Amino acid sequence: MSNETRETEQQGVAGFMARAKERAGERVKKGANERIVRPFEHEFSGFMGNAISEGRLFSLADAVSDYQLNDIDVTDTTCEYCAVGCRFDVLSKDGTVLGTRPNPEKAPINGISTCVKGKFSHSYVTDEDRLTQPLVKDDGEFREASWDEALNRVVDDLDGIREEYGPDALGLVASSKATNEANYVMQRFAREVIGTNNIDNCNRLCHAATVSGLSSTVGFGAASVGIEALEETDCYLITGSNTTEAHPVIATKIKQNVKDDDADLLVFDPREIQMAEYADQYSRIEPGYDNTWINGLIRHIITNDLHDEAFIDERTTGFDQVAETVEKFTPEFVEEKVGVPPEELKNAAETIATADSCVFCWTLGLAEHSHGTENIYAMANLALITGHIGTPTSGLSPFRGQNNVQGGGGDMGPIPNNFPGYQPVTDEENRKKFADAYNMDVEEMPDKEGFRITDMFLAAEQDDLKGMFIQGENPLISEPNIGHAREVLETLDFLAVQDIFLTDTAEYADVVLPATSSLESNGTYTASTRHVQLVKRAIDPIGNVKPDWKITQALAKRFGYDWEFSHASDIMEEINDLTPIYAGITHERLEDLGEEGGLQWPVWDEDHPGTPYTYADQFQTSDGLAHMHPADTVEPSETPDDDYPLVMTSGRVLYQYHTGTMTFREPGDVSYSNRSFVEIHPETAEEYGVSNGDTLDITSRHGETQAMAEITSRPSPGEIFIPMHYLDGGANNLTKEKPLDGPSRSPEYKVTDVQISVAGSDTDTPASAVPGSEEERSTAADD
Ligand SMILES: Nc1nc2c(c(=O)[nH]1)N[C@H]1C(S)=C(S)[C@@H](COP(=O)(O)OP(=O)(O)OC[C@H]3O[C@@H](n4cnc5c(=O)[nH]c(N)nc54)[C@H](O)[C@@H]3O)O[C@H]1N2
Ligand SMILES: Nc1nc2c(c(=O)[nH]1)N[C@H]1C(S)=C(S)[C@@H](COP(=O)(O)OP(=O)(O)OC[C@H]3O[C@@H](n4cnc5c(=O)[nH]c(N)nc54)[C@H](O)[C@@H]3O)O[C@H]1N2
Ligand code: SF4
Ligand SMILES: [Mo]
Repeated sequence: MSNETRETEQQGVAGFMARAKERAGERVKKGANERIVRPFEHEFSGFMGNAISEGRLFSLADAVSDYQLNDIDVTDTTCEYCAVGCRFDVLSKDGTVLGTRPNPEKAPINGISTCVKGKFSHSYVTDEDRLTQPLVKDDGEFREASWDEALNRVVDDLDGIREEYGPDALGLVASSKATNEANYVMQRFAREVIGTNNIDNCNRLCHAATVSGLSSTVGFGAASVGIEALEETDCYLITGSNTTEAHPVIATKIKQNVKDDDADLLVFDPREIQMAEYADQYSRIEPGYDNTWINGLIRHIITNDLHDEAFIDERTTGFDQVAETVEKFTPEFVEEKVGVPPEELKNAAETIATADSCVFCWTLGLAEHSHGTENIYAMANLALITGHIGTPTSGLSPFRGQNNVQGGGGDMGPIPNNFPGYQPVTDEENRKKFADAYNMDVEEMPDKEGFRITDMFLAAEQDDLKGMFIQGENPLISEPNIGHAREVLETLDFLAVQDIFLTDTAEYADVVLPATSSLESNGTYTASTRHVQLVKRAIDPIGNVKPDWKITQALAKRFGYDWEFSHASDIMEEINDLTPIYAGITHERLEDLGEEGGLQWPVWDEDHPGTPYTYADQFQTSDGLAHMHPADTVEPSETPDDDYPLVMTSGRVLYQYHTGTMTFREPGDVSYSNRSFVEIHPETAEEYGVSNGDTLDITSRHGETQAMAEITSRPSPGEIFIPMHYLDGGANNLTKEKPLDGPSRSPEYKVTDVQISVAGSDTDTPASAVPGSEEERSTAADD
């Protein structure tokens, strides 16, 4: 087959499947057992045939056909990529992952579906680059070290800084990739062992505005509805969520409900993402002006008496102030600022207000702004004034990000303001409760809120933070402004990184500790829908790696603290005692659930069945009422001018995951998107003389980079999109570390003003050959 034919044949999902199959085949044949077991193959073919559309029929049977059925290990676990919370069986043999297959018996959220990452992107686990032994740096060079030496060095250096500058000169970062149990012990380590509330995680770069906005209006910083609502509601408002690429399994459920049951779908997004194709109405918006158009919807609803007065009177406070605030958000004002024509605003407002049920869905397009919390207030106000909250099919549904950011990034308390279960650290009763449990004097329990991760980076610049211990996060690429992040990492007196790979961040570390990956770990993750689900070890840990919680426990021991956890389930028992919303969630109970799968918190005791939707009777506030807050900021922190005339927004592509430590090692994923690109509208391209495939210089007020042009009408003229995944050419070369959103301290990743110019031409590159191009991605997401 010529290379050219091969290239063409391997476009789209079919190509992805072919490559994955080829790879799995090769992998399995290494040391394969020659016996072919027919019954197993049939079981598989039948299952796959029923469950998965033809284009997806990747024959796992091929991958396992060299083995006896009873030679293969089958382990049910939860996906390690995103917070949808898909569960599947992992098939493995002698420490090699052969593949995964959905197991609807144990998968309450995804049933028979997974996306390409859950299905294929696990070969990183046994990649030759995996960290297998601790590393310490001497004279600028890493060398392998024993666990003893590496742990002692971490303890000595953290202790040295603490002695000299106090505990608040240290910053700890917990990992939302790691289990609930690992995150629980990490917060305990910060508070009990180090004596600081300077602990945070990637939620700050993500949905922190959602959490702060929802906590102060409705109570829980989490989705109010579960998967049933997403399957059955009559109406969706989706904004700032590229659902088909970032939450593909949820997207499929929404598309099905729209297609089969005629649910209304309203999409507001600056880019004409694939979800727009399925929408009854797609409205293109200017990035950075979300509370403006949402206030416009609220105004139209109130002015036309379409609001739910009974609900507002009985269950909320703050309506009059909201009604007054939205007065200025007239249809004309909204059109001028955001570009939504009055008839679209009217139609959307009336569709939402008159629907029997409605789910309000959003992701980072709403949250990652300098007034992100206000955007969330506006969204919550819209749900509250229409009374679309507190029923099985109506409510608020932010789609969370990392596999365990809901649980590990919030519920477990590795955050500067709350103990596990959102119990504020500033409350003396809470401090006493945790101090008693940890056998501490209450005076020793730190009582002031600590630094958020974004503030840790700003504090380090001011020399107020001297050392960091980072678990499972790669801030060099993911924090706003790579230039700033690099400077901070370079100037720290001490940095320890605990990861599964030697990341770009780890390169700056003094000590690197190798952790088990998800497929080598036991514990739980909590999905976006508040489902707590089991994670199980599918293969033995490679090399000399250790589970995250065991590493933290070993460090605590060297500081003189004897924690006696011998399994992740012991940690969950302690969580049960101290965290009311997790009081009834035990590993045993999760194991026994069978078809029901996970438990949705709050689960107040062992007999409580879990909570599929919240706020049926009351909100989680002191008086049980929802507290509406007005949201009247209009402008983002920067607006275009002659020097920086275009607006860049940033985000993700289907095949890549964040900083790429896992997906860049998956040949199938890389063959789709192996370098950064700039989506640019044809009119803008013409204005700047840009051809497809040209290398562009892109400059912002904060940095500069180069990436390849992809001409597409996805963004509007005047806007460009750059993915966040790449160090070279990625969006964070251009973003800024401040200002931050007031209440949540999140960065404004979604709005950066830029100018562009052509640096070099490669006009022979056809659009569809541009890695990660719109054409390729939409074919794939379609399937
Ligand atoms: N394939 C893949 N999936 C992932 C991830 C990944 O890295 N790769 N990461 C996971 C994580 S941690 C997260 S948080 C989620 C993120 O999931 P998403 O938030 O859906 O992902 P983004 O690509 O950041 O897209 C945000 C959307 O916001 C739009 N947008 C940009 N600016 C604005 C604005 O000002 N207003 C509004 N309303 N919209 C705007 C963009 O056009 C885009 O459609 O994805 C999760 N899933
Ligand atoms: N411009 C721009 N920037 C953004 C965003 C954006 O939309 N635009 N989105 C932001 C968002 S929403 C997020 S969530 C962040 C994500 O930013 P990060 O969290 O920094 O990104 P990841 O690449 O997911 O990093 C996770 C790290 O954990 C490691 N890891 C995986 N499994 C384990 C494990 O079990 N244990 C340990 N110890 N380590 C593990 C991985 O190798 C990887 O290095 O990026 C943010 N940055
Ligand atoms: S949708 Fe998310 S949880 Fe489900 S398989 Fe894909 S990455 Fe995994
Ligand atoms: Mo995220």
